Amino acid sequence: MSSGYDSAKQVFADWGVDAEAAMARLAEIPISMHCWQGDDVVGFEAKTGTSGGGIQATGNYPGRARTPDELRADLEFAYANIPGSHRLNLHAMYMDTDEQPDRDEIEYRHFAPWVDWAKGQGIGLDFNPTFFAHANADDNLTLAHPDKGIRDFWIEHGRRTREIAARMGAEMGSPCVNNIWVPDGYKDTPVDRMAARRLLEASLDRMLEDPFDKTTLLDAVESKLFGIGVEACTVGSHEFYLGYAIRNGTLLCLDMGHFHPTENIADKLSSVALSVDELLLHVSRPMRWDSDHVILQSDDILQMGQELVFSGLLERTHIGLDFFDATISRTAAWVIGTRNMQKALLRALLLPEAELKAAETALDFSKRFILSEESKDLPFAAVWAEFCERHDAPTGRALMSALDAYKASVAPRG
Ligand code: RNT
Ligand code: ZN
Repeated sequence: MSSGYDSAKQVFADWGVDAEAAMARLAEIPISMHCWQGDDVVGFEAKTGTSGGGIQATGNYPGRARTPDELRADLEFAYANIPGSHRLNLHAMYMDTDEQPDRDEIEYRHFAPWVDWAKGQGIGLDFNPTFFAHANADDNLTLAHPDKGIRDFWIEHGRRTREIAARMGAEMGSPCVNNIWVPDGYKDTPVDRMAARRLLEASLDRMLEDPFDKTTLLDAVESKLFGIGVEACTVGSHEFYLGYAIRNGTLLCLDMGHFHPTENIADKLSSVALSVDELLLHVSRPMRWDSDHVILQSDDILQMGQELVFSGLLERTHIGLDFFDATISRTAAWVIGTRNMQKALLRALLLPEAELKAAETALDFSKRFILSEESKDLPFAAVWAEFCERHDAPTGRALMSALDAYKASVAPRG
């Protein structure tokens, strides 16, 4: 234990905050790290369509993982530099097989190597159907496509991902969140939004009709405001999925890049949590649009952490990340981004929550203001450093050296 931590612990105690309890709570919060930051959302299948869907990684920084083995090596490095036990969020396009099954042919065995690896690493698994980067998605319509054959293709894909995810959850002894995001939308103003939304609902209903035990599989649905190429209308809007999740008992996924740029996503949690049991977050950083920048210790992320803690929502929120930047070291993006999410949670856990809430209840907004601002100077960094040390993860210069050395080691991949 460092003397820096000793004195920080005392400072927090003087504010009525137990730093040990905060660290113990943080250690129990798994972050589901997304596999797609490691290879610029390319995946490991023989591609039949454009990347599409309005999502795009830009940049050509050397070191992109080209194979499952390379991606796993990069992930192992990343997890070793992130304190605590976490999860991997895998997309169906990341199958590990020589068979080249199409999306409507995938089976558990095509993903079994990931499960073996995750077991060995002590990492939980989450999953996603992939409704983009395929010839059947080139119209930016999948589950809401007017062609029944195309809808059926994607329904079959979705059904298979649920079976695979449930098996993963059973193997891992921890429910696998299977998150559904479809790119469906229109570049220009549609004239029959109702038809598209009815098709999407009917397709989802079929995809989700088989019941699974919640101890193995948790279905989630993710809305979006717009994307490149789907500027005018997204079929699966926030209102569409909020209603769908409430009616069908699925998780609702809130991606921080999928709302109007002036909306505060943290503000939505407490409202949504009154109507849906469990939430999934895609913590991301939109810059002017759904740009998926790596998350910083920005106000948005800090507010998200505080809202999760202060609203008591950690128990029923699954925290996933969703960013991808190909202009910087991909492993550094994972490590720094994931740690930033943890830092936001730790800061919230170290705030004088009871005192702040009491001030608000007493309508003492001056006190709430003073406490909020003064607490920004509390020695959070010393507690974070202690947390990292206890979990064998480096900080500061040592972290920078580790990230630098790894980035250099993968640069020859091109
Ligand atoms: C796209 C959604 C979706 C994807 C991933 C790859 O706008 O945010 O979550 O980023 O599924
Ligand atoms: Zn997302």
